[in-house]
Amino acid sequence: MTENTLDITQIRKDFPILNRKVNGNPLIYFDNAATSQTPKQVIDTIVDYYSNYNANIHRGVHALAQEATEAYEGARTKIQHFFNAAKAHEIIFTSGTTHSINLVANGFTAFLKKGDEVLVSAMEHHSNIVPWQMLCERTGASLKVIPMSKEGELLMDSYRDLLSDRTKLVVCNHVSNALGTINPIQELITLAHDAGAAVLIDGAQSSPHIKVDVQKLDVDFYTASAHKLCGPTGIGMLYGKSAWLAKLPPYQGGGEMIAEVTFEKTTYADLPYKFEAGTPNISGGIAFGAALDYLNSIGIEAIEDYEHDLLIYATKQLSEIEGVKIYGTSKNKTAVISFNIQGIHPYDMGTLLDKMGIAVRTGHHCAQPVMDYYKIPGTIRASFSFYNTKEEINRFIEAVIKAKKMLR
Ligand code: 7TS
Repeated sequence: MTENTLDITQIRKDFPILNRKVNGNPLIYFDNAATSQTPKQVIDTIVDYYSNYNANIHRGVHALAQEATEAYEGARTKIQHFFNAAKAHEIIFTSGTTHSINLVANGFTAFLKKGDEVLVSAMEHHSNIVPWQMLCERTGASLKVIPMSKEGELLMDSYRDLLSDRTKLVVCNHVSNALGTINPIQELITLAHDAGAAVLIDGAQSSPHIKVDVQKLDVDFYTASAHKLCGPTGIGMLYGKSAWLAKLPPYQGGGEMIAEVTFEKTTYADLPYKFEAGTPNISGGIAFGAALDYLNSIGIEAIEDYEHDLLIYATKQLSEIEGVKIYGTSKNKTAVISFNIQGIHPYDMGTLLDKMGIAVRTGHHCAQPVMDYYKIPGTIRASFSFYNTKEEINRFIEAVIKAKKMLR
């Protein structure tokens, strides 16, 4: 598919930040895997909330409280539909993927014991490693790693060998933030279920770029962060199958998550409120819904095709630069390119690109085990979104060549 399938000129007008200059140059924002930019439709939603119906939710009879509650719960339904969950109460508002994973890891303390195993992939973000390590420390269970190949693909035969009746939980990202690999999670989930294990999929990097259907996947838990989906920071979601969420104990105690409180005993609220203690990020939740409306108006499949085109275009050009090594060469990738240039520290390249107005991320990308696997301190990571263009990629390639000359 070509660039013309989306009206990029029109789309770019929705993002005020894309007009700004950085160090005297027009901004080229290629750090979308860290956070996406925000369209004015989402910004307007936040302004509208605070200008017109700012109120606490679920607890007021007055008009503002009712309007805010309706908008917040409406957003939950939008999230439900975006991920094709069966029920709105299977969507728990969290502060983001990190919170979602910690919520589940904490809940599993009640279910694990010494001798049980949690399988985690070799290409996880620290958010999908550390909470499970903490869970294993609390319960005496062991953490086992599903290895990957040099191309950045999971070794599914090793995964099959690791699965046993000791496996209670399998956790994996849908897309790796450090490599861009789209993991074969449908197969991973089916195999885990055959072994009697539950599955949590970290969808932080997949949800903005590829269609996700939690019912079709038959996944037990799925996570997302609004700030990577054109929404605001500090809000995200956990999808959980009703049966699992009913079994899982609450994560935090407080207002809103209770049915009845006495000093002797407290009973908990029904789903989803059992997991939503305290006043939530109300404007954030509503804006998350607006962000999904925005993405739907463009179409996730169209986004996927367009970004794939950018990935192929940039990968080809970058590979032609002498000394470039790309990490993560799976055929199944989202538009993330992690690379290094022989003899150049990623940080130095990142700094020079910034001087030319180009935002990329450098470092270990909160995935140190991936960097250790390749025996490198970090990479330069360019990650694209549907509002990026081939012209921007051309400028990026020119800038990389120029910076390389300056640094060698
Ligand atoms: N999981 C993956 C796969 C991620 O990429 C990230 C954030 C997280 C979890 C954590 O998400 P949060 O919203 O709770 O922070 N990834 C990145 C990144 O690649 N660069 O900055 C943040």
